[in-house]
Amino acid sequence: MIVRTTAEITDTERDVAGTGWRSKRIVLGGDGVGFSFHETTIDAESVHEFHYRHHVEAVWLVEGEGTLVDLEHGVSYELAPGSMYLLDGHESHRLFARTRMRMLCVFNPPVTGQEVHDEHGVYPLVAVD
Ligand code: 9YT
Repeated sequence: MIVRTTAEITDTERDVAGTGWRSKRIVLGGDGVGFSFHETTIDAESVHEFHYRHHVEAVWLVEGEGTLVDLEHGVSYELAPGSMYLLDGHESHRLFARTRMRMLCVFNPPVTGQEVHDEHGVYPLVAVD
């Protein structure tokens, strides 16, 4: 059994920030359970484009409000606490945070912690050693 708190992850290598977002990786590929689990916060009034070509991601919004746009199908969704979106088709998407948004995210296959978004917002597939 593994027990962790976000407090003990804060400011370690599991706490990763990009422009306007920060993600605390609570479970990573190295934990060997087949998924990774992150707490991601996105700054108010920031816009992000992501495209997880190699991963399926579920995102559950626990705080904040914003708009999600499925860039492949041109559909917009209003997000509020309790909203969940599942990128089961690896959809390219845009997130606009009206207020600071705090989300719980699951990735399959797991993120290892070494990925960096490329210019298309894509994470490469990195194998766990
Ligand atoms: C909201 C969202 O797509 N979060 C992705 C996780 C985050 N970019 C991370 O942990 O790298």
